[in-house]
Amino acid sequence: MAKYQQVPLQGYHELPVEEMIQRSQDFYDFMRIRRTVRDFSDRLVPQEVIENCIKTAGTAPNGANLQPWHFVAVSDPLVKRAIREGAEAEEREFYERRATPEWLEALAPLGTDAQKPFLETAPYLIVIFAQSFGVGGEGQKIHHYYVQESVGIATGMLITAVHNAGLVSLTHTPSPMNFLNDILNRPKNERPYLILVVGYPAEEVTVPVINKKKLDEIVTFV
Ligand code: IYR
Repeated sequence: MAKYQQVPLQGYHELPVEEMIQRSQDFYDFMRIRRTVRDFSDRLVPQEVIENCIKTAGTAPNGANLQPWHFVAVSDPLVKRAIREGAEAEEREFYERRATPEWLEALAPLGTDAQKPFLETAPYLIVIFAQSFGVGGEGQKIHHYYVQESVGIATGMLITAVHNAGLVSLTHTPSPMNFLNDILNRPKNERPYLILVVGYPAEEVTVPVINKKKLDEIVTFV
């Protein structure tokens, strides 16, 4: 394959060190207030905001720039209901049979159960699909590289973009999620990665008091 044409790096401006420090601190202060919520308002969100957040996710670094992802933004109440029904069926299996006692114990402090009303209440469910392989113009398979890493990075950027837009999200992973291919009519080369539930928080929403690990617990400088 021919090499990409090269252009000068556009839009990059080196920052004075003081400003770099300030901005990195400010961004941390902004990101640390992000919380996952489990109760959503049914207030509508402009589609343009969702589009901008997904465009942001689509800028993620990824394997060989093959961009092995597809996002389905669901706002149709009937489709949301079908997703809720599919997810709750899997979750009932999970909570009643599949989950190990150890897993249930780890979840107990969160108080989650098989009921997922937020899948109908929230204005948008962004279902993220990972393309295990691509399909070329003549139906031929295109190998994708670092699919999990690429989609994980894009998802992190999506969560950040949603937070930046003043909305809240919930990363939801009913397992297995194959039912999403049927409901959303997605091809076999795409595997559901997670559902990002997006909207405004419900009034008077509460979140658990949790701690994040301290810097010296998560980093080693050598
Ligand atoms: N998917 C289930 C269980 C669950 C698992 C983990 I790990 C969580 O952090 C939260 C929930 C559910 O959504 O209830």
